[in-house]
Formats: sequence, C-alpha cells, structure tokens
Amino acid sequence: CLVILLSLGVVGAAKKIVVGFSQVGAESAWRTANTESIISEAKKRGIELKFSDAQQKQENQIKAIRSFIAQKVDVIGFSPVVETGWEPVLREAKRAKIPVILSDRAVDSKDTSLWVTFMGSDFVEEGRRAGKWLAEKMKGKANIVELQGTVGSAPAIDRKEGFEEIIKSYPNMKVIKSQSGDFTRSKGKEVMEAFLKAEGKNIDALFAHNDDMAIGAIQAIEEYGLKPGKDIIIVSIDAVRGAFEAMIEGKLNCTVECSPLLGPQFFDAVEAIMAKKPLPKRIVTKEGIFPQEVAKEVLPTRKY
Ligand code: GYE
Repeated sequence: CLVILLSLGVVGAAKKIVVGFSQVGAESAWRTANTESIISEAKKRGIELKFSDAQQKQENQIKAIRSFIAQKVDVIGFSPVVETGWEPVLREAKRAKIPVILSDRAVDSKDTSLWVTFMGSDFVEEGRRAGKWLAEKMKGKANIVELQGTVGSAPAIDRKEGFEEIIKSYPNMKVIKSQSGDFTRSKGKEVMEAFLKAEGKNIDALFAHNDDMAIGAIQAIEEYGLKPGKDIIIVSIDAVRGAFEAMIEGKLNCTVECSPLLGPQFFDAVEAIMAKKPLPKRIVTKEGIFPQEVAKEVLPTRKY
C-alpha cells in the first residue's frame, strides 16, 4: 500500500507542477516586464518553470515546444511571435495530451481545440484608441507615418487594423508611410530616419505600434532637427515607464495601455487546468489610455 501511495505522490511533498513557457524574445520593455511577471509568479507559487527565449524567431519557438513535449511538462505556455504556422507543433502537443495556454499573442487557426485558453489584450481596440486620440488631437487633418510591429505578429496586424478603421472616416488623415520597426528601439530609430529622409517636414504625426519604437523615433526626429511631440505629434502603445518619462519631457504625446503583467492570470489558468476546472476560451486584459497631461501624476503608480 505504501508503495502505491508513494508512486501516486501522496506521501511526502505534493508533486510539483511543471510548466514550459516559450517567450517571444526580449525585444522591448513590455516584453522584459512580461517575462519578469511570469518568472516571479512561478516562483511565488512553487511551480517549476522551464523558460525559453526565442529571440523573435518562430523556428526557435517550435524547437522549444517540441522539447517541452519530450520532457512531458504538465502545461505549455506560449506567446507566439507570429500568428500562422503553428498547427503541426500544436497538434504534436495535443497528441501528447499536454494542454496549451496562449499568452499575450494569438494564433490564427480554425482549429481552436489546439489551445485551452488565450489571454491577453484586445489589440484591435488599442489601435482604435490610438486612432481616436490622434484624430481628435489633429482635428481630423494629418500626414501620418506608422511604425509597425513585427511582421505577421498579432499586435502588428490588429493595431494597424484598429487604427485604420478609425482613420478612414477622416478624409484628411492619411498614412503616408508605413513600415515595420520590429518592436525595437534601434529599428524604430532606423526606420524613422528613412521616413524623415523621404518626407521631412511633410510628416505631422507618428503612430508607433509600441513605445520602444516611438522612443527610438524620438531620437531620430531630434537628430533631424525637429521637435518630437511638437513638430511631430506622437502616439504609441504599451504605457511602459519610458513612455511616461518621454511624455513628461514633452516628447511623446500619448500612450495607449497594454499590460504585460500576465503572470498571475497565466498561473491561475495553469492551476485551473491541473484541478480540471473549466476556463473561458478568451481572457481579455483591461486597460486604458494616458495622454501627456496626466503623465507626471500617473508615473509613480506604474508597475512596468
Ligand atoms: O506591445 C510590444 C512587444 O505582444 C503586446 O510585443 C505584445 C507586444 C508589445 O514587443 O512592445
């Protein structure tokens, strides 16, 4: 009897939950905060976490997921760098009976049985919020340049869509240039330099899909000899501390919130799965918008 109890893990410490998490990379302040939130929450709950950073490469994520399957983890968590191309590997997880949680970014597949739940922001709505704020600020008239996120990623596709949905009802709001800056500061700066070279003072406003690219672009604008936040009005997404600092300096005009603090709800979902409790298919993060005028007051309360 003791042998049976031992092998069931009933005697001694309860069996530790083991989770494999495949992260996109470390491309932005948002991502670093997201990673920190996941790692610290696992520690807090005594859950063993196998964490893997894919450096923004899908092939690395596929390898990581395969290795989690081989190691027979209890649950796989995963933030897909791009939306498509996941079905084969997710089917392998399904065959191995390992539940998958999508965190932050969505997968584009008709087979929704490949994951238990998807938690994260409504990126289309974030794009709409940026568009509405800008249309109002510019009184419906602006030549806009757009710095897109990583090509093929859910936030880049959806933020562009939400922004365009709003802008199209203003005939004098035009996106004159749009290119990916890969969600990084350095690429944001580089692409903004190219925009300025091509369009110069013709640019009235910038919509950046994240704060890091906006911060890179701010440098490019200053080096070009224009005033960011004045000569070029800037709206971006995430609401990381760096964005608040830039707003306080008057260089960024508005940031739309996108919370990376997904650790607690991620491990709530893991524990629900282990306890065989049902979960909603979609868990949406609640978030707001912060214009420059409130930056000073809000900065001390920001957690990322
Ligand atoms: O906005 C950006 C990060 O997927 C919501 O990824 C996330 C995005 C975030 O690199 O800063």
